[in-house]
Parts: sequence; C-alpha cells; structure tokens
Amino acid sequence: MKNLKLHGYWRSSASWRARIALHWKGLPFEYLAVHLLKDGGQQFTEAYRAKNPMARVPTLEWTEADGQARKLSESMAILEYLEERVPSPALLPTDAYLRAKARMLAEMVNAGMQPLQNTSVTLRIKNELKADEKAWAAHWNMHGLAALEAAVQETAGRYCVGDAVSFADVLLVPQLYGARRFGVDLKPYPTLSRIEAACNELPAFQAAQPDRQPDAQPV
Ligand SMILES: N[C@@H](CCC(=O)N[C@@H](CS)C(=O)NCC(=O)O)C(=O)O
Repeated sequence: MKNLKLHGYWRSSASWRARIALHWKGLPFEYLAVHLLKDGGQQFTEAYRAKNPMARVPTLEWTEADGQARKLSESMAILEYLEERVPSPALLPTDAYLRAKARMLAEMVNAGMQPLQNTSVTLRIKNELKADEKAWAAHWNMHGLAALEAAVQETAGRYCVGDAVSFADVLLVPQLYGARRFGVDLKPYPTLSRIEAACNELPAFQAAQPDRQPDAQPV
C-alpha cells in the first residue's frame, strides 16, 4: 500500500478510528480534510461523492505496488482490511471468541450508537423536526455506554478485551469524546473511562486525537 490518503474530518469519530488504525500499523498517510459543515457540507460535492457515494467520512485511498488505485470507505471495513494487510501490530486477539467479542463491542458503537448521532441525523432532528438534537444524541449515548460498560465486564483487562488493544478500544475512545460533546456525564461508566485513559497513553491514540489534526478548530 503506497500513497495512502485519508479523507476525514478532525472530530468525526469514524475518521478518528481510521487514523488510530493507520498510526497503530505504522502506515504514513496524507490527511485530506473534508469539512462536514462548511459550504453546506463538503462531503456532498460531486468530486467527493464519486469516492464515497454515502457522502460520509472517512475514505481511504492508496496505490498498490502494481500501480492499481484503490479506495475504501466504512471505517469497520477499513479496520478489517488494514488488519489483514498489516497483521502486526495486531488490533484483534488471536482467540476466535475474543476476536468476536472485540468486534461485538466495536459494533455496539459502530451500529448501535454512532449512526444515531451522525451530523446529518442531528441536523435533521434540529432543523426539520424542531427537536432537541443534543438531548436525542445524549440519550442514545447513555443507552449504548451503559450497555458497553456492562459488556466489557466479561473481557476487560487494561483494555476492552484483555491487556491488548483491539478494535473495541479504537471504537470506544472517539465515542467517549462524542458523548462528552453531547453533555453526557461519564461517571456511570468507570471501566470505559479507565480504558480510555490507558489508550490515551499510547502514541497511536495521541497522534489520532482531533486537536492534533490540521483541520482542528478551537473548541
Ligand atoms: N458507518 C460509517 C459512518 C461514517 C459517518 O457517519 N461519518 C460521519 C462523521 S463521523 C459523516 O461523514 N457525517 C456527515 C453527514 O452526516 O453528512 C463509518 O464507520 O465509516
């Protein structure tokens, strides 16, 4: 994989997942910012939709050794692909049950939480339905985080699944940042908060943080 380019947005949790995995695997990449709000959302331009018909970030592009241009969207597919192409350092356990557990915890965030707080969803709730989008997003974060806190009790060590970083941690850290943005109190989730602190000691997680990205805005 050469000339890796990641289209992302500094505080998009899905882009953040891909950044963590790329740093974790030691793959240098160019970061191309897609501003999700400016100009009505740069993800909706024709040029970007040609790369990602869902009009979402992230999208990863690269060139193969034989010159073939490749692209992939959906952060879970990106994580799975990077894990297959660059198995070490790993982001999945070797035991099949624990691998499934890591994916299960990741999907609780990916499928069960993030889609309910996505920018286009919250904007529609606010502008079309005239409802409180922050309360909506906070509700689904609390629902999901309570479930995650309960679920990790079975597997947690230093990280979500034992003492090795996995997809579950890659999904957890950006989600907790999102939950804070929606005003969620994280005290009821002590295991998740402890795991987040452990992850944030790692260089790959530090390099992927939103405020370290070139398109970061002051908050
Ligand atoms: N399932 C997708 C979710 C991608 C996604 O929802 N990205 C958000 C940012 S976190 C986005 O691009 N939102 C733009 C919009 O909703 O218009 C993935 O994991 O990559």
